[in-house]
Amino acid sequence: MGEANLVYGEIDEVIGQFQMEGKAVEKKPYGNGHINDTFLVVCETPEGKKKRYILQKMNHSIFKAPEQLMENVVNVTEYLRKVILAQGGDPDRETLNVVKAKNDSSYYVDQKGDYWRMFLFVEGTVCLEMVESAKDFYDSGVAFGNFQKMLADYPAKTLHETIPNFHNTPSRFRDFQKAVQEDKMGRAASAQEEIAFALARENDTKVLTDLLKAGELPLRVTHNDTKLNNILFDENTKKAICIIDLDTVMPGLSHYDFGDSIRFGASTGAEDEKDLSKIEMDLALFEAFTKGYLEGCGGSLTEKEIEMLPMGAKLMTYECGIRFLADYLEGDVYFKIHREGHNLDRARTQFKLVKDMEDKWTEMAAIVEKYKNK
Ligand code: ADP
Ligand code: GN1
Ligand code: MG
Repeated sequence: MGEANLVYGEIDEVIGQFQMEGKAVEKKPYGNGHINDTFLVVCETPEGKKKRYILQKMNHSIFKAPEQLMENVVNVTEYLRKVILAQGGDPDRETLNVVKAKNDSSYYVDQKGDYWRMFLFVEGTVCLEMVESAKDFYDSGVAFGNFQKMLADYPAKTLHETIPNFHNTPSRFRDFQKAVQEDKMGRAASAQEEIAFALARENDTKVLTDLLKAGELPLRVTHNDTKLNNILFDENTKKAICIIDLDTVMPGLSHYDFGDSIRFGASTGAEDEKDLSKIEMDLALFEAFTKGYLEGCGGSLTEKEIEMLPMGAKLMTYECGIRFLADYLEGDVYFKIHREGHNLDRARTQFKLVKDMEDKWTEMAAIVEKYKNK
């Protein structure tokens, strides 16, 4: 996908379908997402003004109903615009803004049936692939907590479920078991240790979903994909200003957002690091994010929700690990890969983090306790 499949003629045809200012003078693949094909498009007006846009080919095989997905994105971003304006913020930079197609639709379907969409490029920002300082991670915690708070009154029932059972860990576990049993590519033998690690933790998978069913945890509007490269930081102030990648905004548990951030951002190494001795869950980073997230949520989480946050971190990391491992066993059909064994490498880092969290459980619980009333 992405660069390898990029046919510039095809892109030109698509670019012309959106309501951009000026004429496209430059386009190139952009960013490090695992799901959509993302391009930067630079336009120039007759007066010589440059204007940048993000163009994305949506992943139609993962997102089965792109029309519904875009309805979510338009409604959520319009809602956020109003909240940001009411708070005196800058809605062109603090939320994604959809650039409509010439027929006023929020997406364009090309002749091959591929779905495309465009956003304003959020200027003056940087996207981080790894935490550079505890302060950045604290800021991202405040931003994700705030995101939660800004959408607290959003009518959750009106959101489409863009990927059913996205963070339903027991359902992910069943998918994983099936991938192991089928062993379509004959790869299971090369991942025995990882498979055993995952299977041994089956009992953990239902902890959060059982509490939800029992009414002990509330359903909220959540982002569900809160990794660090889904947030843009102001390049000067280094403040986290804009949350992007809204494809999976759906009803969910606060643990999904908290946990996925920790999974990616509190790791001392990259998600696909091959040298596992470099991978740990850094407690100082865990503390920075916990402090920021709880401050950002501004007292809106229940006591039980807060108590279960470490479990959110562990389960989101575990779940991502079994998703990577299942994809490795199924032949890398979901996550984009850039080398052989890429998904297995990714699964290994996740399981190393899970093990490290198990070893640091008491400390994690104490940190959450320390900030619970802040
Ligand atoms: P994926 O679902 O594939 O992760 P994203 O929507 O997260 O796709 O976009 C991929 C990357 O493109 C992001 O990590 C970010 O670097 C960049 N990006 C996306 N939208 C914008 C935007 N509006 N302004 C600036 N950069 C963006
Ligand atoms: C994908 O879209 P992106 O790259 O931000 C995935 C997440 C995983 C993540 C792992 C829709 O996120 O669920 O946690 O990769 N998104 C989807 O890096 O499956
Ligand atoms: Mg992304």
